[in-house]
Amino acid sequence: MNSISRRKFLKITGFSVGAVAAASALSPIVKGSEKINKEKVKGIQKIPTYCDICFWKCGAIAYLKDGALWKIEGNPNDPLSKGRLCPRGTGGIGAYSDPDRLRSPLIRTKERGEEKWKEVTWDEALDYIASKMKKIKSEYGPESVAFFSHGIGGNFLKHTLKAYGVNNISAPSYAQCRGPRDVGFELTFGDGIGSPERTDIENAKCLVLIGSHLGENMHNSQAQEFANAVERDSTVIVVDPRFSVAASKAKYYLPIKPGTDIALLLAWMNVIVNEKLYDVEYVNKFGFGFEQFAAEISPYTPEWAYTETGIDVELIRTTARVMAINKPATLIHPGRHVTWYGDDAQRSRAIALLNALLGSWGRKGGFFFPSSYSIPPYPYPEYPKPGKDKVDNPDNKYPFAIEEITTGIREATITGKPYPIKGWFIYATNLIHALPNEEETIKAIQNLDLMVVVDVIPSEIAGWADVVLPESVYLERYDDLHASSFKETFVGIRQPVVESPADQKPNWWIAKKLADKLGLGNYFPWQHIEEYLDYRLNAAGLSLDQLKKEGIIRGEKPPIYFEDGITPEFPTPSGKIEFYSLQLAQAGFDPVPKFTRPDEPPAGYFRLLFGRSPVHSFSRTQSNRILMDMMEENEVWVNNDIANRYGLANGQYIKLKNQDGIISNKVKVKVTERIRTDCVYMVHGFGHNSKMLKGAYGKGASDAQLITKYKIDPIMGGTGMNVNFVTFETEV
Ligand SMILES: Nc1nc2c(c(=O)[nH]1)N[C@H]1C(S)=C(S)[C@@H](COP(=O)(O)OP(=O)(O)OC[C@H]3O[C@@H](n4cnc5c(=O)[nH]c(N)nc54)[C@H](O)[C@@H]3O)O[C@H]1N2
Ligand SMILES: Nc1nc2c(c(=O)[nH]1)N[C@H]1C(S)=C(S)[C@@H](COP(=O)(O)OP(=O)(O)OC[C@H]3O[C@@H](n4cnc5c(=O)[nH]c(N)nc54)[C@H](O)[C@@H]3O)O[C@H]1N2
Ligand code: SF4
Ligand SMILES: [Mo]
Repeated sequence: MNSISRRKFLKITGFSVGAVAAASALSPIVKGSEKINKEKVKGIQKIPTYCDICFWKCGAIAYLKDGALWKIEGNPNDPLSKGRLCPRGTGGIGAYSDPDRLRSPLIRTKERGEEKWKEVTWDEALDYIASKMKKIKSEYGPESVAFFSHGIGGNFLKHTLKAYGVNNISAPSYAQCRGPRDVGFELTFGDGIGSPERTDIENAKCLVLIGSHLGENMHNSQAQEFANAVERDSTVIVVDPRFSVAASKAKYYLPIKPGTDIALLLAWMNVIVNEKLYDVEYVNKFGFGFEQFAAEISPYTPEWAYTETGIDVELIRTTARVMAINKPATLIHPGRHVTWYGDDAQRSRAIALLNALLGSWGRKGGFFFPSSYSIPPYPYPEYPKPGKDKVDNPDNKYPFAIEEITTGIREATITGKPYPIKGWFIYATNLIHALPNEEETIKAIQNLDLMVVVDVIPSEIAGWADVVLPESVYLERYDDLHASSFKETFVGIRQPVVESPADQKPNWWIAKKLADKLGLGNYFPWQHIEEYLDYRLNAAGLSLDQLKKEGIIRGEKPPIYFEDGITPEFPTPSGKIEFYSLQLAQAGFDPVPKFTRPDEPPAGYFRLLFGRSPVHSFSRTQSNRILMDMMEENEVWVNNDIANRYGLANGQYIKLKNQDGIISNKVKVKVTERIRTDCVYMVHGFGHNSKMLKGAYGKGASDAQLITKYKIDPIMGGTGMNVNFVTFETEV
């Protein structure tokens, strides 16, 4: 990457170039790194792999200097990273050198949650797990073990558990993240958004961000495309109660009252329909139920929306017209973390409908049609048929759920209904920070006969486990092949760059060994993962050797827009874009989204909002010393006027107390005009209280701890979490 584009890219992140350059210039790291490359190759070695500091899976190249891990950069041949990692990816080598890493398998010796352990061998740990699992199977059936996992690293364990008979498998990335969006779009277009998102930010002439805080949310390809769009003078419209980094790049900033986005969306659509600014040809050709839709939205004028949202009437009209002028290259970004207020599938549907009016689905600068490299699966024996239905959504309570609901499994674990859940197997997901209402999570855990956590550091969830299995970090292991759906087809490999420093093992090894112990060895006909990878690559006409050398092999660039030859197909019941949804009406929901007013904070309380830092991922990177160096603790953003009223000074430590009396760790105040007076904001993932996380312990406050209340989306089971209120405690 040349230095200009690097600077431009980093500017978008809101972090200075200096801070990141310092990390990438890090020379040979960590004590003990001499051990790793036994041959100690002199000079520079480059080993391609893909990043795992988040699940975006950017193609990367790791560098060794005289056999020791030196730095990691983007792989220029990767369509996702285009040769540049985000600041977190660049700091990824800190995951390898983290002094707080788990080093050997642990078995609990005291009460759950006390974090008292004995170190055991892998055989002891896996024998213990296998015997408990066999017992659960004979007493309750294999369906009584649930698997929680996040990211590609869970694939092999999922295989072992499915072979054992597990059917309750879930990740917080659905019901605590993108679920409502995928459901809202599927109800409208018959198809979801996917990951990486099918958003053509790069070519959008007008980009509308509703909450999506690109630039702080650093999903690499999106952040790069956003930087390019800004550079090209694409018109950016940002709707956020907080003046985000994205807002600072916007032509129009709408400081909306939290929880009122549906009102704004209805008013925008009202203007576009009333003034006949929509893509008439597109809507006539592909739309279903447009007349009923138009009638439903007719009362929702900008004047009406102003009273709900606080957004100026003329600003609503002007931005609606700007969107229409740029159609169909107007992208109203669908967001990703959209579990906000419990009406999220309807808000996402409103976003889908606004896009539909502007004709952006399937068009350049809107939503493209992605494709992926076709790699045949490994021919494993068939899994046993589950004897019971899944527990997460009994009687189809949430009729439009399209993935399993974590909090539904938690509920079943607490109540024992529809049947008891007795084992939790957890891979790479920190449920204490990721699920709302920690108390319920702990209550569920207390009902278990077995809880296993596979992690790389002693996270909070690991602290509650019976058995903790230490995984090798991504730089030390192979993983499954990466072939995401995107603008072009490609396949990427993760391969070991360095050896694990202690007794950590890769997930594939753990999965295979556990299968052996469970008497399921026949599900792993291969001895080493290389055989598995080689088999699949050969079946796709590729070679492992070539992929190991290049890191990424690119395939075709098929057409991705209607105008290039994609046939417009909408796999909804009507076969069209459903402006009016009979499916929703039949299930007792509004066929066209309606606005419900959010609850007001009690006097003296403020709505708690949260988001991302460009240099951290969720709750997983706070102990990475390189990233910690860039941001060690979070702050709570408080509006100037409110700070004055409560006598809060910038930089002062306070605690937050929520509506249920839960009090946070101490956290620094950031006094700012960049947030409304009715809410406060913090970065998610801080406030660790696992004592073994020595570096991150007690630094900053945890949003998750304060999220005791949540509102379930009746359409799809997502948990709206922006419904908690906090006040300030100045005694710390
Ligand atoms: N650096 C970094 N990047 C990440 C991640 C990470 O951990 N670190 N995580 C990734 C993942 S999994 C996800 S899902 C995404 C999440 O990133 P996004 O999808 O962008 O998440 P949001 O919750 O939309 O973003 C929070 C923003 O919404 C605003 N907001 C809060 N309430 C409202 C409201 O009522 N209305 C409006 N209009 N705005 C509101 C907040 O002020 C904040 O700016 O980020 C991804 N990218
Ligand atoms: N309060 C609150 N809750 C949220 C969110 C929020 O912003 N606020 N965001 C929501 C969103 S958008 C999402 S996607 C989810 C994400 O929530 P999670 O799925 O829990 O994601 P992480 O916090 O990244 O948790 C990852 C866990 O994996 C571990 N880990 C890291 N690398 C490895 C590895 O190589 N191997 C193994 N075995 N483990 C590893 C980490 O140490 C950590 O314990 O949370 C959701 N929940
Ligand atoms: S977006 Fe950043 S952290 Fe995530 S995979 Fe890419 S480089 Fe790594
Ligand atoms: Mo997410």
